[in-house]
Amino acid sequence: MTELWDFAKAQAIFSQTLPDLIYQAQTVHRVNFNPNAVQISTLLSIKTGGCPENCSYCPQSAHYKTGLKKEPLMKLDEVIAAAKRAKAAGSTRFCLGAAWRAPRDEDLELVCDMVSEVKKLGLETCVTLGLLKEKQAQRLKTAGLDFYNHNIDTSEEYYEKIISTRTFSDRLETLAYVEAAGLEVCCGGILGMGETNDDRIKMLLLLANRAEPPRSVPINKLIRIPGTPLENQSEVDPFDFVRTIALARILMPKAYIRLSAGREDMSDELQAFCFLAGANSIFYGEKLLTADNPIPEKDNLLLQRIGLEKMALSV
Ligand code: SAM
Ligand code: DTB
Ligand code: SF4
Repeated sequence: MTELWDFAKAQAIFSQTLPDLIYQAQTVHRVNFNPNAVQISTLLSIKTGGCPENCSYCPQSAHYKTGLKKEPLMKLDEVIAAAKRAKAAGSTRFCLGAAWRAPRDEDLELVCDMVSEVKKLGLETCVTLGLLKEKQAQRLKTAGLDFYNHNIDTSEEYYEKIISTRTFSDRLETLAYVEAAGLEVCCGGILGMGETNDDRIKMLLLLANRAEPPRSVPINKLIRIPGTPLENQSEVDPFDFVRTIALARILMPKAYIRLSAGREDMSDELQAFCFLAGANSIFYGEKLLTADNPIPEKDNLLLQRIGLEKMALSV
């Protein structure tokens, strides 16, 4: 049985001295993973912009003028070509993202074809398509999907300040369908939206205390997108960012903690610090979904300088 955590305990872990916290996180990390290896995923936006949801951070919401060009659902051959490029560059997981509130059944069929083809290339597959119905989660499983990404983004209390077009419980319902269908859950959040450290701790507690904690936990640093309500948010304190990564590692020892969006404006030193705190996965390739990510050459150099190798498949 996995350990159940309470808020006081998690807060005490988070508030230790940084050396003690990093030591604890490293100790947990080393029992469960090779500390010198990172998992490498590549993202592709298969349907871009025009999303009916009003997530305050998102460049793809139709509610905000972010200057993003809308793109319809990509064609299968373009997706396969992009997956082949990602594999050749050393990625082991290919993640497809669509700016939908929820996929229509006919669109889901097209995504299932993409998943099956990507899987045939020997890559792990992940998609993030918004809210799902129970049957849709099952359908994705039969298509060969490994992971479904669906973030809770922040604490339950803070959630309604960020998004009002859906509820936190809508999100949890989709996670339950994904789990019941036998898919791996990829679920995390964003730091730097004006939330407190307590919100960050509560977000991680909710994930860690699930009957089956997610095996993949993306921690995004807000990319402040001009035109969105969060464009002028103040920068998250880098040590609080590292503390959150370390707490995620300690609360979810077996999860891949994914240093996700926002690396483009992190120093090499801060990224290295995050790896020391237990992060062991990155998005690789010059684009995330719509925003910039470090170019592969830069990441290769960073990994080489700090002695991290790219991991083989994880599932
Ligand atoms: N529409 C689907 C959904 O919301 O689940 C999938 C795509 S959505 C872009 C996937 C995740 O990207 C969000 O849950 C959020 O955590 C992250 N994200 C979006 N915009 C971001 C930003 N500006 N900075 C950091 N993370 C962001
Ligand atoms: C996640 O937590 N981060 C990724 C992935 N899941 C789909 C997406 C980050 C998006 C950053 C903004 C953009 O590229 O549009
Ligand atoms: Fe739409 Fe997802 Fe962006 Fe929210 S985060 S606006 S649901 S694409």
